[in-house]
Amino acid sequence: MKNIIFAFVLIFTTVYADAKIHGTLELSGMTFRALKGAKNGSAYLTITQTADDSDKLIGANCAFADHVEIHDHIAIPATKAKRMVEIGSLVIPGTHSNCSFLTCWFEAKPHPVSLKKGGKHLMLMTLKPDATMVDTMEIELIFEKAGKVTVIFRAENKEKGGSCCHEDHK
Ligand SMILES: [Cu+2]
Repeated sequence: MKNIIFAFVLIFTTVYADAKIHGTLELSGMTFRALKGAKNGSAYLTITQTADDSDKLIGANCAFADHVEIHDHIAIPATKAKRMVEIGSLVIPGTHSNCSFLTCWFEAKPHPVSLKKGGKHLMLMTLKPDATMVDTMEIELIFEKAGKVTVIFRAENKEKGGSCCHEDHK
C-alpha cells in the first residue's frame, strides 16, 4: 500500500512540475538555467494553444531576476552566426491558425511553440544571487487572452555548468 501511495505522489509531483493547464493553454517542460557567475539566466518551456484562435505571450516576471525578456535567435547572414534579440512578444498559434475556413475540417491541429536553447527563450535579466542555488523557481507568464499564470520551472543540468550564451545581448 505504501508503495502505491509513493508511486501516486511521485506521478502527481512529476506531472505538477512538468505540465500545467491554463485555460486553453498547455504548458510543459518548464526548466531554467542560472549558472554561477553568469549575469543572466534563461528559461524554457513548450506552450500549446488547444483553442481555435491564437494567443500571445506578452511578458513574464520572476522574483529571481531584475526583469524577464522574451528573446529569439536571429541568424546573421554574413557570418552565419546567431545573435539574440528581444522580440517583445510571442504568438502561440491556435488550432485553426494555419488553415482556411474549408481546410480546417481536415487540417485543424495544435501548433506547439517550444522555447529552447538556441531558439526562442525567456531571458532572466540580471539574476539575483539566490537564483543559482534554488532547484525550482516560479515565473509568472502573461498572455494577451489567457491572462497571467504562475508556473514552476526546474533547474536544469546545474552540475554541467560552463558559460553559456547569455552575455552577448545588445
Ligand atoms: Cu537571450
